[in-house]
Amino acid sequence: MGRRALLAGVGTSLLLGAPKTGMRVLSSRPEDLEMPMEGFSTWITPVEKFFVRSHHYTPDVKLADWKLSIGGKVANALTLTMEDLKKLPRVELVSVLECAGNGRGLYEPTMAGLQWEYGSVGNARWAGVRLADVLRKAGVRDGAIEVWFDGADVPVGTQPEFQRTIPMKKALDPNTLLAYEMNGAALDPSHGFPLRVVVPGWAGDSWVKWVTKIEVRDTEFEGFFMKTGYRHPGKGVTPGVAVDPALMSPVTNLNIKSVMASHADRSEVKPGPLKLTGAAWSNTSPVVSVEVSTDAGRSWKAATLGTEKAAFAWRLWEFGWTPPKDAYYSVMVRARNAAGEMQPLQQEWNPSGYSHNVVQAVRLNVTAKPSAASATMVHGDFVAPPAVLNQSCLGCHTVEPIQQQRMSRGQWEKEVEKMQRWGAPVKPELKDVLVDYLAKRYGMRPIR
Ligand code: HEC
Ligand SMILES: Nc1nc2c(c(=O)[nH]1)N[C@H]1C(S)=C(S)[C@@H](COP(=O)(O)O)O[C@H]1N2
Ligand SMILES: [Mo]
Repeated sequence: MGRRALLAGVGTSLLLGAPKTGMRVLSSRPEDLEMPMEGFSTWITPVEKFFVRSHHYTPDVKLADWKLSIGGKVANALTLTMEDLKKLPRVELVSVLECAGNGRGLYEPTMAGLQWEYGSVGNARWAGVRLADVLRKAGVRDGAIEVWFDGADVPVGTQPEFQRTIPMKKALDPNTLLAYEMNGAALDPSHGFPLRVVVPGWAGDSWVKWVTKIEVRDTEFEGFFMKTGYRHPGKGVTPGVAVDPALMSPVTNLNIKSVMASHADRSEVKPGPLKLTGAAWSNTSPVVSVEVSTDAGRSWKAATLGTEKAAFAWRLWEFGWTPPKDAYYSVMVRARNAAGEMQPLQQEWNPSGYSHNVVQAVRLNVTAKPSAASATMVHGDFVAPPAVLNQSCLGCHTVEPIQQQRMSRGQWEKEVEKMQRWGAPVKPELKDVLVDYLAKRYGMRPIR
C-alpha cells in the first residue's frame, strides 16, 4: 500500500484547520466545499469562506518533519526547510484562484463530477517566494521543458495520485510563486500548509497544495491528472459527445467571467431602487469593464467597478437600478478584459464541464407582494399541505396541474381567484393560507 491512504485509517482527522462557515458541502472527505454567494461581496475572501477542492484526504503535515526537495534536470539537487525558503526574497500578490470545474453543475447536458455552481472561486493575498528563484538556486539544465510538483496528500484506494506539471515558461514567470501564506497567515491545512503553488491567471488544477517535491523534467509527464484529467478540447464540442483525451490539452488560462451575487435567480423583490453587486475576474489580462443589462441583453450599461484592484485579483462591481415598473426582468452581467475577451451569451460545452463562463441571467420578479418564502425553498425541504388544499382544490382535478406550476405569490393569488370563479370552494378566511402554501411549495424556484 505504501503511502496510500486506506479507506478508513490514515487521515481520519476531519477538521485540521480553521472551521469553514456557511459552505455548500459537496464532499466532506475528501474535502470539497463551495463558497456561498455572499463571498462575492468582499474583495479579499476570508479563509473561512474560501472554497476547498481536494482530490485526496487533507494530509496532517507537521512543519518539523516537512522538507522541500528540488531535483530532476538541475545542476544541484536541493533540500530546503521552511527557514531556508524564507531567506529568499518575499513576494506578495493578490490573485483569484478558481477551480477549472467551477460552474460544472450549470452545464446541460450534465456530466459526472462535483456539481459546482458559482462558488469554487475566491480572491486571496498570497505570499511566498518566486518559483524562479528556487529553480535558479538549483540551476535548471539545458533541455528542461516542464516542472513537476507532488504534494504530501496520498490517494485513496487505487485512485491515481494528484501530481501536476507546468511548462518551463510559466514556472519562470515572476508571478508564479511557492506560497507559504494566505491572507497574512500561514496557509490553512485545507489550502496546502505549509507550501503551495500559486499560478496567477491559471485554473486551480495547477495550484498544487502541500508541496514536498519539485522535479525539473525534459520529457512530458504522463500522470493521470495531466493526461486524462483536466483536459479541454480548446473549443466547444457537440454537447454530450465524448472526446479522446489525446485530442484535448490541459486547462490553463482562466476565462473572463462575472457573477451577480446580490440577488438569486428567480427571486422576487419589492419595487424601488435596487443595488446589484458582484465580482468579475479574468486570466493574465485584467478586467476592464463590467456591463449590466436589465432587458435580457438588448441594451447594456456600464457598472461601477470597485476601487480595490490588482493584476490577477477579482474586481467588485455595483449597479444601481430602479425597475421602471412591476414586471418580470432578466438581468444580465458580462465582463470584458484588456485583451478584448468577453463572456459569451451561449455556453460552449466540453466533456468534463470545465471553464464555465456564460453571461449569467438573474431573473427577478419585481412585485409589491413578494412571496418571500418561494425564494428560500431549498432541495429537500418539505412543506405539509394545509387541509384547505384538499377541501378547495382537489375536487375537480388531481394535484398534478398544480404541481407543475412555477409561480409567484401574485400569480397564485390570480389562479386561485380564477378557480373560485370556476366553482372552487375556498373559505375567504383560508384563502391567504392556501395562496401562501402554493407560493411556497410551487413557487418560482421549484424544489428540485
Ligand atoms: C370546480 C372545479 C375546480 C376546482 C375545485 C379547482 N379547479 Fe383548478 N382547474 C379546473 C379546471 C376545469 C381546470 C382546467 C382544465 C383544463 O382546461 O385542462 C383547472 C386547471 C387548474 C390549473 C392548471 C392551469 C390552468 O389554469 O388551467 C391549476 C394550476 C389549478 N387548476 C389550480 C387549482 C387550485 C389551486 C385549486 C384550489 C383553489 C383548484 N384548481 C380547484 C377546475 C377546478
Ligand atoms: N496536492 C494537491 N494539490 C491540489 C489539489 C489536490 O487535490 N491535491 N487540488 C487542486 C485543485 S483541482 C484546485 S481547484 C485547487 C483548490 O485549492 P483550494 O482548496 O485551496 O481552494 O487546489 C489544487 N491543488
Ligand atoms: Mo480544480
